[in-house]
Amino acid sequence: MKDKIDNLLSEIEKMEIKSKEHLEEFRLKYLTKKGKLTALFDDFKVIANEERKEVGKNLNELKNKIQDKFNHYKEKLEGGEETVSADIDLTKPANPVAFGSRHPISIVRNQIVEIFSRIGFTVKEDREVEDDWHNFSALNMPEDHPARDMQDTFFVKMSPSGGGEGGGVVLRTHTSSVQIRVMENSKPPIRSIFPGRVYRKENISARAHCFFHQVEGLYVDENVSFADLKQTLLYFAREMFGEKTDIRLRPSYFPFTEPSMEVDVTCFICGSKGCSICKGSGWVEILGCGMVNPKVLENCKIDSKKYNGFAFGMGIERIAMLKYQINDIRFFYENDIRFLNQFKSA
Ligand code: 2NM
Repeated sequence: MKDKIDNLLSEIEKMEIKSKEHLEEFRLKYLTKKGKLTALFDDFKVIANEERKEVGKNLNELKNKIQDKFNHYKEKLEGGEETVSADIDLTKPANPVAFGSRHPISIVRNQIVEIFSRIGFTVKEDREVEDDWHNFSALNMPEDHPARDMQDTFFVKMSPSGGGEGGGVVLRTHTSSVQIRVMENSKPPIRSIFPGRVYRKENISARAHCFFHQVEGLYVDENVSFADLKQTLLYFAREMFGEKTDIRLRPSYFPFTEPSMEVDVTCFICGSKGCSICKGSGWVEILGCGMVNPKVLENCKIDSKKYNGFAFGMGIERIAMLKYQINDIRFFYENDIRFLNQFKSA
């Protein structure tokens, strides 16, 4: 009996009444002497005594619901509405929208771009599949130059007519190739940064991946000094890691800059007291830089007697790993929602 009442109740609730014809159908089906409700009341007459109270209550509730629904639609339809549109409860809260989050690589890239754009650097992007000239030769890395071994390269197999592997088409190993294109195609002053994905033939581990992201920077003009480079990087370091940050430059080697340096910042995790991030030294390496090698300028048809410049490059993953204390580069590429959700408000 209880089931029958429940079934009829849900049938009533589902029943759509959109017109006077529907309403009459509803009345005939549920409210007449031969209707389903009357049938239930007939069943009720023969019910066991101990159930009468409970079932009687349910039955009366059902009867009221049917009558209410009928009255509600009767009023609407007789009030001049020819048809009734679906009942929409405008006071109900909307379905919640699940917002995504920015990827940590994008967060850090945007932050770097923002810091440099405040001092006049524009953003330049270009292709990821490059020719040998823009990725290597123009950067003072001729074919037999040992520096080409410094980064193992992915070569792109071309169609038979375009030459096979080694035909000089590569996945760019740095965004410096974009800098070459910009220097070839514009006149100094040039002041730009170059964010983008780069590829290296590395075995994948916690510290290395076969692709990652870089931001490089370039400033070419008359009388660009080493002091300009140092001050630009100090400004960047303080904006990125806090105003108490200091930098130090260590001599290094890149074929495209002379002199070349690697840049450390004071450890922003431990305040240079010594921790696992800085391995007790108080310093962490964040980028490479140098004064653009005059040969590179000449390769791009820029007069190296009139103009000079500085350049720098950093890995976005490295900066993000330091900033968020992420100990495995692979987290960036797995898209594990538990990882990504941690950057919700960032
Ligand atoms: C680095 C470090 C030092 C660099 C130099 C140039 C160019 F095109 F001007 F020669 N592009 N990028 C450069 C210099 C990049 O990345 C670690």
